[in-house]
Amino acid sequence: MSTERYNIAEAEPRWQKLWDSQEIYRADHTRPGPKYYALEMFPYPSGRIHMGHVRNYTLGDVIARFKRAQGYNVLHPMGWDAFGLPAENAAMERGVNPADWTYSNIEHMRGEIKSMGLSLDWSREFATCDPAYYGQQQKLFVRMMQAGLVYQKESWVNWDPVDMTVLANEQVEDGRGWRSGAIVEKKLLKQWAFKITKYSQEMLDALKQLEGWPGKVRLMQENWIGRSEGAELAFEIAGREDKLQIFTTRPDTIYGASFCAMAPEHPLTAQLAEENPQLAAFVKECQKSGTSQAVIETQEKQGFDTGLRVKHPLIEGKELPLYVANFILMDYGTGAIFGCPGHDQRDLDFARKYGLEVIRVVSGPDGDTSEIGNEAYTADGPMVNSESLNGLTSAQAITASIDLLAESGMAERRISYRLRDWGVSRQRYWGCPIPVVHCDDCGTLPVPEDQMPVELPKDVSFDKPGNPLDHHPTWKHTSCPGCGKAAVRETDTLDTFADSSWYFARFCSPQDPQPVDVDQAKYWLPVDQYVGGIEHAVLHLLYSRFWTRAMRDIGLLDLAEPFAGLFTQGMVTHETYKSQDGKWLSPDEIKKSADGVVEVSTGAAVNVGPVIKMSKSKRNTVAPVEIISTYGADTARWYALSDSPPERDLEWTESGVEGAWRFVQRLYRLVNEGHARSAECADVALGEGSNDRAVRSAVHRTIDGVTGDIDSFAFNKAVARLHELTNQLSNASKNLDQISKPAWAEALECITLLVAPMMPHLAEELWLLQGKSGLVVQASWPKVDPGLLVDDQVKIAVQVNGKVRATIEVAKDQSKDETQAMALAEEAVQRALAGATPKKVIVVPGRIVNVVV
Ligand code: ANZ
Ligand code: ZN
Repeated sequence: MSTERYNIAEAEPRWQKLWDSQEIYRADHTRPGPKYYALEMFPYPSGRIHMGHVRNYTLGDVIARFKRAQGYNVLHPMGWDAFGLPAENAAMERGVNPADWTYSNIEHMRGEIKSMGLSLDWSREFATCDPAYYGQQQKLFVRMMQAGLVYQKESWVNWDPVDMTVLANEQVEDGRGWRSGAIVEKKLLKQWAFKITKYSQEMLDALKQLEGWPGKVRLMQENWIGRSEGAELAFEIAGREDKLQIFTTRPDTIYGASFCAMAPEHPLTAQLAEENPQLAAFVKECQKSGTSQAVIETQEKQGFDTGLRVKHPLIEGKELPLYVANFILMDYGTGAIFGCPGHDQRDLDFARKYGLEVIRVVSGPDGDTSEIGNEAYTADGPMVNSESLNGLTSAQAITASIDLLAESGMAERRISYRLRDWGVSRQRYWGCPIPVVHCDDCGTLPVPEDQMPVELPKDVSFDKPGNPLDHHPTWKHTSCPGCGKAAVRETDTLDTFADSSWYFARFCSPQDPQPVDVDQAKYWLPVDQYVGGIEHAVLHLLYSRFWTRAMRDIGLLDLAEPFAGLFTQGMVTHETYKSQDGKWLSPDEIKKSADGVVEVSTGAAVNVGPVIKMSKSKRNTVAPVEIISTYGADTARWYALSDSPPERDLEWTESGVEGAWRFVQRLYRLVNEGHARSAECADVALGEGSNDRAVRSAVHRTIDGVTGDIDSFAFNKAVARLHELTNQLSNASKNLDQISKPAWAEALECITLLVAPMMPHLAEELWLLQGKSGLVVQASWPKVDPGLLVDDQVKIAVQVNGKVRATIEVAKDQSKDETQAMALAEEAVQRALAGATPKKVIVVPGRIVNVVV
């Protein structure tokens, strides 16, 4: 019997080469079968792949291979999200050219990804920094501009003083730039923006139909869009002609109003600040912090009394002070509010700080009308202190108060969204140039399509801070597409989130001279299964939904939702290690032994820290390439799938990988030896071996289970089932003479097909060993025989003279004679008979055997 080992290092590259040379994974829309588009979020070419990539791409690959085996016509492409700051940082730190840096990283990472043996159509590969890609994106930009979906506006932006660029609100985390970590400032800039708010309601409504998305992502998007129903009120300002427009969702609390406040950027603020240097200074102070909501909500509330008084709309003679306050956002609602401290915590904090009135207008539980303390009452209750609104519930009072105010033309119902238009101008080099030209005479004009791509210059310097495109001696100087006179190019580039907002559409026809081939896009889109990180719940995934609608509206796509199915995987985690002097140690710098964990180099004890997300800074990373070269891609893939449900975190451990490796070898031995020993099998027809039924039903139950598991992303369960089947077949192989040849061949074939999506190289090797023709990747998914799933064995009791002596397991449809023979053959029955010949044997099929002596 051979005990040879599976030589992973030799086999895996061999199969990869063969798949490549036969272009097995090349997608083609003319092939038969329903289409299936599987996609993983494409990587940023940072230099090397990490375990998160391994997990992400393995999950997607299992789906792609599974669907292909089920007869789908599969598209599974890969590319590079290649623009962005790290390339510029590398240029600044090491003097390398951003393009060279990026393309050499791509080169390297492509090799790493290829070593995973993914079923990717590499013929469709592109990088978003290829002029051929971003040139098409420039066409889309101009067409969107012509459709009114792109515009330029002077606006307050989040300014990252370290990266010297504008950030979208989504890119500000806790008041800091998402990349640099610098405290974000406010700045007034002319910005290009996409009109994403045009689709606020449409995108909100469509979330309900996205049943293939995780509920939490849908909820995050819903909150991000943030629809609020309320009213716009027009308040008179004492001694002035103009009115103060206010947006409120709680007009019911109008009788509790004790002040009004407006944003530092409000036009009225600006007007007043012109004559009031103290106010101007206050406004300046406010502008030091970012425009994002997170910042505004967490910072201390500051106000400046303008001295103006606003007339209460319903209480004759009552006037409310008008403040400028740092917690009012200019681009939400109208940029001005009335404050009701009794029922809004922010307003209460503000009122306490500036000694303003606090009036309760909503009663608490059990009719509580006591004074408000330090906590605003934000729940419902019957109205009090509110004239004609008294006694109404909050909901009734909202309607009633709007009606009341509308009588005098002071109110209108209004819906507000938290979502703002997407500012996309970035003062950076390594991005897609915005294809417009500024002419003194003609204004701002789009670059004609036949002059695209507007390519980035290669010779750039990063010596000065700011935008290298702006510093470039010649690049921005051009002629006006309108009048031909000297003009300047726009030097801002697009936010890199634009690049990833439509790449999935480009994959459908990556070489097309237009952004998309309409028919190909129609055939392949939407992406049936998208797999990626939850961190993109509101950034990339919302922008892609917008961009798909924009492409629909300029006539390129015929759908609104780009991703029918979305799966967000958990993180890959690892233990952390620290040396005695507090330095982080990497997993290969430590050794685990019976005496605990020690440092390899010194033998000193190591402090083992918590299991957390793999990160360079904590040094708890494990390089995929090393795992693959030591244990093979299939081992890495199997382990990545096996340990936890894919939506949860996966703890990477050395022992876990070793376990996976042992399984690879074990399965190889089972099939290799099992096939070699086929001659030992019973020479009977399928189903005739005495153990056939049991073996076949184990196999078919596994087919059934694994199919359902993959369909529902329960890969870890599929893995567990395949472990189980391997055990069952190992046991069965001890008595091959009880299994018919065809049943045994079926078992070995099926287990090979079932592991193929997860361990494609091993599966090919096993397929070859069994002498099968073609490649396993081209074979069909095994079909379940439903007859083998039903439990048709029954246990029945055998009585001798009315006393139960034994139980036997028989087939439900087993003949009476056979059952009688089995019953009498039981040892316990023989003992009870003690040599006597039964007078009578009564067999009640499926129930009982009664032996009478
Ligand atoms: C009076 C009031 C009384 C309010 C009360 C709340 C509670 P949502 O629901 O999140 O949409 N607001 C309006 N515009 C604002 C702006 N530009 N900056 C900061 N705050 C603004 O929030 C709507 C509420 O937030 C509005 O309703 C308004 O305060 C405030 F007991 O009006 B409310
Ligand atoms: Zn001109």
